[in-house]
Amino acid sequence: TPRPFNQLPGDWRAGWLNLYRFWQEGGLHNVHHIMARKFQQFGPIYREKLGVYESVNIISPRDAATLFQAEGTLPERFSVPPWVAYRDYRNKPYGVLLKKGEAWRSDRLMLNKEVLSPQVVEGFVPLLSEVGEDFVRRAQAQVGNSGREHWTADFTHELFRFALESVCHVLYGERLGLLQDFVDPESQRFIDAVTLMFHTTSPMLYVPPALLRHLNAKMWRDHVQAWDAIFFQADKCIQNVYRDLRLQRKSTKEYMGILCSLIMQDKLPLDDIKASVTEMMAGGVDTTSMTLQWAMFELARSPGVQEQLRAEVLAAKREAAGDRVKMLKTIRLLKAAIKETLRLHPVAVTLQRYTTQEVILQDYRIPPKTLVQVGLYAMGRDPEVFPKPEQFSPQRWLAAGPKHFKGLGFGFGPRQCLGRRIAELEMQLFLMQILENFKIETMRAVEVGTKFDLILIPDKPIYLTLRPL
Ligand code: HEM
Ligand code: 2DC
Repeated sequence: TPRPFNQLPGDWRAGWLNLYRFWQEGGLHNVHHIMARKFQQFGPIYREKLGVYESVNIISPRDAATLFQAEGTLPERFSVPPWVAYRDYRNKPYGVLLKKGEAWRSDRLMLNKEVLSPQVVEGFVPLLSEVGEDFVRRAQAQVGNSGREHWTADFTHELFRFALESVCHVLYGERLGLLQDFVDPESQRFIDAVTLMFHTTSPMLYVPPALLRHLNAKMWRDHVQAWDAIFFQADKCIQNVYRDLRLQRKSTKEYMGILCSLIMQDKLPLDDIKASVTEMMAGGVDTTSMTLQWAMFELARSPGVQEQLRAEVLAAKREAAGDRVKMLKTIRLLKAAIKETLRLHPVAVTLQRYTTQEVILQDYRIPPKTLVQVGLYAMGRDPEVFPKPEQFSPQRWLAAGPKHFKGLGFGFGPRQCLGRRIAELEMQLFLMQILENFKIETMRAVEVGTKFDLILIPDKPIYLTLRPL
């Protein structure tokens, strides 16, 4: 018979003491390392309490499967407290990211149709390839300006701009012009605000935000400022589209973007549309850009893999006569390379769900309403799950064998990443276009680690070289 909940290994009795220890050992930026260590110490399941938040942590794909298969129709993840606190403080409506229950479901179903469904997604291809082409053009100009035969730089900010330009093109059907030499300072402010928002979230993750609010701590004030800037800028973009639509400045022939479609459908209140569109605009900056940066870094370090991918892309291009939609159907290895990048460098350190019924994990009875976290970073580097985990090998995703609940970079089920298809397309098209035009190189000697800043990011700048083929 399964063992009782109370026998789970782990430190779950003294929440505040644990939080203090966690703080002391630099846990703030090392959540992922600490988790990996705890799995080594306690085995594949452990219970933990940090501050007021208690969770059960799992690492195996089988347990993840058990958890997600029992999640029901209204799955709930850990609701990041400072994000909720900001909206309550400013009286802003929640979007799908923070909504719960039926309110979440009805919004989410409407949004799925315009953001995730295969028919609509195909329409994103020309919008996203246009942005990719501009990036390539810009890179070629940079090579020209450098007076050398290459462009070497820390691409973080270039990729932030690329990512915001991309997500705005599909959301609003309009270009911001972020890949030009002159960048609108307002857009740059938005990018900086998203980074600051993530950065100020992590220290407040385990402290009840009401506490910080009453202390009026600098961290909370910066956090509020960051969200204010995000909402202000998103609102301007949304108002623009709304006005153009009313004045019938938009031609109804071509695809006009997600926001327009949602407004014209008229099935969601404008405030709810705005809330979720704002979340998508903010969610579309650091996520894809960091993943692309890691992908290029891994490809630079594995020239053999890079050549294989290039061969695949060039063959696909020849066969499809340059038709990107067709190309996307044949580039299996490139898609696997993105999965492989997210295995080693997931954006989210964990996936979380509140159980709604009793589940049995590793032979322990987990009661309803328990927060269970899948240690995504730890799973991706567990040799029991991925043999030779340190090797960047896209091929492992194409080889025979079970992949069940192993590729979870975007989460799972009805609550998975809403931006998944946008993100995947954007990254596939970008990498295709880069591989067609440049060799990606990096200085071999430099090891880059991972830092937790709410999302996982490189712990030092990554210098990459693009060299025209
Ligand atoms: C949720 C990852 C890009 C918007 C999530 C979740 C993960 C994730 C792991 C939680 C899923 C779950 O609990 O099962 C990623 C990764 C990205 C990415 C790895 C890129 C590499 C984006 C983009 C957007 C976006 C581009 C916006 C267009 C969202 C939203 C949610 C979400 C709104 C909450 C959905 C809900 O609660 O219903 N993402 N994301 N993400 N993501 Fe992404
Ligand atoms: C952070 O312990 C660590 O995609 C916490 O695009 C658990 C946790 C809960 C929710 C996760 C968050 C972590 C990391 C960032 C995620 C978020 C859900 C969505 C969000 C994964 C793992 C993200 C980056 C969204 C952000 C949209 C936002 C800017 C409006």
